[in-house]
Formats: sequence, structure tokens, C-alpha cells
Amino acid sequence: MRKNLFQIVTIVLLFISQSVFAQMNAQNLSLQYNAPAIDWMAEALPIGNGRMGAMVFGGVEQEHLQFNEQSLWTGDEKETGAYQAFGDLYIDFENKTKDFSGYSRTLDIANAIHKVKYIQNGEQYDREYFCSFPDKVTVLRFTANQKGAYSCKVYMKDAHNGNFTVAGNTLQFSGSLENGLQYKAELVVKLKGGSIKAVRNTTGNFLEIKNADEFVVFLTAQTNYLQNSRKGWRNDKVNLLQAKQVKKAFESKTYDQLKAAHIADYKKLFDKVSINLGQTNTETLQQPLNKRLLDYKQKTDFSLEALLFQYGRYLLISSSRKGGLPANLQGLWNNSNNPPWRCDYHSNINVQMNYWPSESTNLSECQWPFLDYINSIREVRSKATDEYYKGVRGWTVQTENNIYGGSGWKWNPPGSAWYAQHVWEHYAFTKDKKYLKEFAYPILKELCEFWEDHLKERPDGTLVTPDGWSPEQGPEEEGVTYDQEIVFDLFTNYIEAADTLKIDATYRQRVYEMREKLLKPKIGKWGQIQEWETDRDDSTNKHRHVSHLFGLHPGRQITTETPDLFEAAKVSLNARGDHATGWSIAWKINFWARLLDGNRAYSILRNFINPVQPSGVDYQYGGGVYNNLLCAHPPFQIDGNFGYTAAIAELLLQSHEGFIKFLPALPDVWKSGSVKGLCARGNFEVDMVWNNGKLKNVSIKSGSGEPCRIKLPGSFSLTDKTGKKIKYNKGADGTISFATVKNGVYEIRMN
Ligand code: FUC
Repeated sequence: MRKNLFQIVTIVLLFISQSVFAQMNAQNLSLQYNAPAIDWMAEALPIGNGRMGAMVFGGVEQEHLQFNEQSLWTGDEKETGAYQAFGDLYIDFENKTKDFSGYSRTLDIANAIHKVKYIQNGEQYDREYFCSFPDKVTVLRFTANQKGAYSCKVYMKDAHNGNFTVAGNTLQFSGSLENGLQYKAELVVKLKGGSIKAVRNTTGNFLEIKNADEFVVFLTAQTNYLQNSRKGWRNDKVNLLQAKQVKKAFESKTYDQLKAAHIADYKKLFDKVSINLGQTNTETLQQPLNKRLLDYKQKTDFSLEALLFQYGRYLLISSSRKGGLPANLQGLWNNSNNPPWRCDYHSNINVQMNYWPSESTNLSECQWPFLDYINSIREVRSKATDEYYKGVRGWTVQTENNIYGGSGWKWNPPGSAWYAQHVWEHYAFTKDKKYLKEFAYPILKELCEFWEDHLKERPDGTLVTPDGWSPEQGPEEEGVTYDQEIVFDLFTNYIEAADTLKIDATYRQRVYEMREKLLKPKIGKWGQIQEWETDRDDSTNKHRHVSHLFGLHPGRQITTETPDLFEAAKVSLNARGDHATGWSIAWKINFWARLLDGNRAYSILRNFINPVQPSGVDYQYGGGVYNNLLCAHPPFQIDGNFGYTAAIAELLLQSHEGFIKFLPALPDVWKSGSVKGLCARGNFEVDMVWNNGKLKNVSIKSGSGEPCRIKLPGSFSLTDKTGKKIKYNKGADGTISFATVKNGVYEIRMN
């Protein structure tokens, strides 16, 4: 009896603690507000499945989802064009009263579900929305605790004035852009109780729902874009517009089945990393996020810092899935046909920054859209590059780029070499040799050939990049540090690729010699890294681009192994200051992480979490985040979100120097915490626990059975999972090396 009582108490306690934990976790991973969104940029919340997405407003009288599909682009191989808005979905509710209470709208990023709740006329209303990758459909469910609760009008707007059809429970619009790209959106409604009627009259086309107990909306949007230049970037008509997807989801699956499949698919990626940077008190956690952001100026809120980290991962999963296009300047969320900077792929920092967190935060598969995109533009870019640079092999890009290989504005000669860093890093993290050989190597090689043809040899043998420009300032001239460092990076990656595959020894030697002869970064008169070959840097220059530090991050030319340059990088950064546009602040956190100064990085991180109101474009110091946590350049630009997420990973784990460093730049304030699932080059997955600012335990999972090289701060024990000691070698540089087996797990305990 006693024992039974004890068991019951234990079970109850366990249940309470589990549900408290689940609740805390939910709050930790939710963006929650107590009023509907009014502003698209600063308040609406993004959902997406890597191909289509929507910004949700959550209004009580009227629901509004502005939606997109990532291939709806004007332009072609010559004209840049712009990414387009797709359409809007509206639901106007027939309210018995305008009063409501208990309102909340929540984006739960642990499950990728958007929820709205409120009480009206004594009835509880609930909505749940998600964009499913497996079923390729956006699903919205409306329920209430009373029968017949919903009477409303469902309609759409086409951002390009196409044709509408309405019949039964289905509403469609379709049309084509000036470049011939065809598009179509389709919406189907499923009811429980009540009735639905298709209406076509002078006020428009809509579906009229009367007294439904609940209803579900299925929405899809599509174009006939095909990622293939040889087929003119178009699917032929037959394959066009598979409204079948909606039909399939609609006819064969229940809402619960669709939701379960969506959550399982999302969690497979999202749950690979969890993080705890310290506790935030419950009172703060219960505040709406806009309030938490305001309070952040005066308070600590470690959970918010972690939420923003995970939000970057949520946004990447939602905007970049295999088979789709890369995340653009706004991911895939855009409500304008003339968006800022065309909502394009900017090649001088922005599209690359989008993919900084992909490998390090265990979303390697989400980098595929960028890799596929690079591959898809090779032919078009080769032709355009040859026309411009006359007779060179290989290819490169201009600054503004579209989905058809079309490029505009200034030529950015090292742009393609910077892309190639991602092509290489995907190998460095995954150790997939087949990928290296078949996909990566040909790209790395053809880009080396571009530089072999394009570099200028001076009489003393030095190789300089001609006609360069440090984005986006200063003179156009040769030997610009930005260009030189990126070419150095390309050559380094190529050499490692050739060594790994043991091929092309002669060409590898040629690239090695070219790399030796490249003009290297110089230290100028006030101790800074020179942005140009001429020592003309102005120490009061606060320009947002910090391109001459590419070698520090994301490159690996400037490390502790080059102490003079390492110190000079600090001088340059101190002069540039800690405020900027959103993405630039995010880059600076990464820089200081690489400079191993966690506290400085943290103070800049606090600058990043700066609530910004929607306004115009600011090229100076207005960066931060909006209430919906999207990064403000301003305006909204998603690169900063991804740069921030990458920076947190960089503070906790680094592997760019050929060995793994644990907690290389831990800010003092993150006293005790843990992280699971970060990735290191070599295909290692790392879990860490720290206490009082000191590393306690590490667990390393070896994905490929490669040798592992690490650096540890003090004495330790190294064992396998069963506690058996693992043999290791200690190098003269203090690194520890040990052999691993594929899927082996290695435990380190610090003494
Ligand atoms: C570059 C930057 C701007 C902006 C734009 C999209 O040109 O200089 O700040 O981020 O890209």
C-alpha cells in the first residue's frame, strides 16, 4: 500500500515536472503576441514549406494571409527582374459582435504551427495553420467550442490580376507574367456542418460558408518554373500546375494526418539541435514578445537569445528545402512586385550569409537549394562572363542575381568564388566523397580556371585581381583585399579537394603556386588590415560592409596562426564600430567569435536584439529586429537572422582551423548551459554542457569515422560510450587526435 502511494506520488510528480518542462519549452520556442498583426513587415508571422510561404496576420474580424511561391520571378537570363508577390487570402467573418477577449497568436517554432485563439460572444475560437513540405500544401483549420460557429466569406487576390474561377468548394486564380512564366493558386475548403456556396457576382468570386462547426482550407500556389537553362527554365504545359496536390491532400487525408506528417517532417530537422543559454524567469516568458523585446534593453533574457537562434533555423527550414530555390533577401516572404533590391540573390554577402548556419546548425540538407542553384546557373553565367571578360574560362556573377542566371548591376568578380566556399564547406562538414567528386570538384576547378585566366601577373610575379571593388565603397582598382582573400579561399579549398580525391596533381600544383603568389592582406599605418593595397583606410569609416575581413570570417586565412593579422583585424573592427545595418551587426558577432572575444560578441549581439519599427531603408545604423523577430536592415532582410544563428554556433563551437574548439568564445553571462547537435567539419556532431563558464562534458558523434582532432582547455578523460578509455595522441600544438569509427560516440569529461 505504502509502496503504491509512493509510486503514485512519483508518477504524479514526474507528470507535473514533465508538463511544466513541456510548457516551459513551448514558451521558450514560441513567438507569442496578444494582438493581431497590423503591419506586414514588423508584425505578421512567417510560415513556409521551403517552396511556398505566407505571412499571417491573425485578425479576428478578418483573417489575412499574404502568400508567396519562391519561383514567381520576372526577368530572364539577361534582365534581372524581381521576385513577385503571389496573392492574398482573406476570410471575412460574420461577427455577431466586434468584442473579443483572451486573444493570443503564437508561432510555435518547435512544431512549425501558427495558432490563433480568442473568445467571442462567450465562444472559444481556435485556428491552426501550417505549410506542409511532405504534402506541399498550406493548411488552415478553424474550430470552435460551439456548433455552427462559422459564417464567413473566403476569397483571394491575385497580385497580377489573373483570371478567377470559383465552383463548389474551390477557388482558383491563374495567369502569366510578361516573361511567359505561368502561375496558379488553388484553394479548397472542407466543412464540418453548415453549408458552402460558390459565388460569382459583381463584387468578385468567393466561397460563402454558413454556420459551419469547423472548416479547413487547403491552399497551394505554383508556377511552371523549371530549374534548367537548357529547357528555357520552364516546365511544359503538361506538367504544369499540379493542383492535384491539393486534391490529394484534401481527398485522402484527415487534418490530423496532414498535421502529424508535417510535424514529423519538420521535427526531423529542427530537433537536431537544442540549446539552453540560461534561464529566463517565468514572468518574462509569459510576456508577449513585443514587450520582451522592449524589456530586453534593461534586462537579461537568455531564452530570447536562444529563441532567436532557433528562429533562424526555423526560417531556414521554412524557406529552403531540397528541390526548391535558395532563400532570397526575404527568405521567400514578399508582399511587393517591386521589393527592396528586387528581393534577389545578392552575391557580395547576402545570399552567402543566408547559408552560414546551414552546416554548423545541423541543417545540411537545407543548403541544397543554394548548391543546386549554383549548379543551375553555370552555363548561363559562363556565356555572360565570357562576353564581358573576353576569352576567360569559368564564370562569375554581377551583384544582383535572379533565378534564371540573369545578373545585374556591378560585376562582382569574386562572387562565384565565394559561392564555391559553400560548395566546399558542404563537403567539409559531410565528408561525402561522392558529392565532392561529382558535384563540388568540377565547380571548384572551373572557378580556379576563371582566376587563372583573369588574374594579372605583375613584373615581380605577384598575382593581383584586376578591376576590383570593395563592396560597396572606395575606388575600383586591382589588388583589393576582398578579392584577394576570396581567391585565396577558393584556391585553398580547391587544393584540399584535389588532395582528398588524389586527382589532377599537375593542376593542383599550378593552383598552389598561384596561391603562393597572390597578394596577401597587409597591415596599414594605424595597425588595421588594409581594405585596399594602398594604405588609405579612414579610421572613421563606419561602412556596413567589412569585406577586407573575409579572411577572418567566413574565410580561414586570418587565424591565431597569423597573430599579426589577427590583431590587425581587431583594430579594423574597433574602428568600424558595433552598430550597423542588421546583417552587418550579425557579421560582426561572427567576427568577434572568430577573434575569440565572447564578451565583445555578446555586447554586439545585444545591439542586434534591438526593436525596430517599420520605416524606410536605412543604410547606416538602424539595424535590429522587428516585433516578429525578422531582421531589420531596415527594411526587412532575412540574412541578419541567419547570420545571427550562425554566430551563436560560432561562439560555441569552431572547426575552421583543422581541429575542433569547444566554447571558443563563450560570453561570461552564459554561465551555465548546454547545446546538443552542433556540427563540426569532419562530420562530427557535438553536444556540450558547461558550468560556471567552464566546459564540463562533451559528446562527439562521428558521422564518417574520420580521425578527430580537438583542443581542450585542461585535463580530461576520453572514453567511448561504455566508459572504455580511448587512445589519443597529443600534438606539439596542444591538439589531441584520436581515431573514430563511423557512428561512434566519444565522451569527454573535464577534470
Ligand atoms: C548590399 C548591401 C545593402 C543591402 C543590399 C541588399 O548591397 O550593401 O546593405 O543589404 O545588399
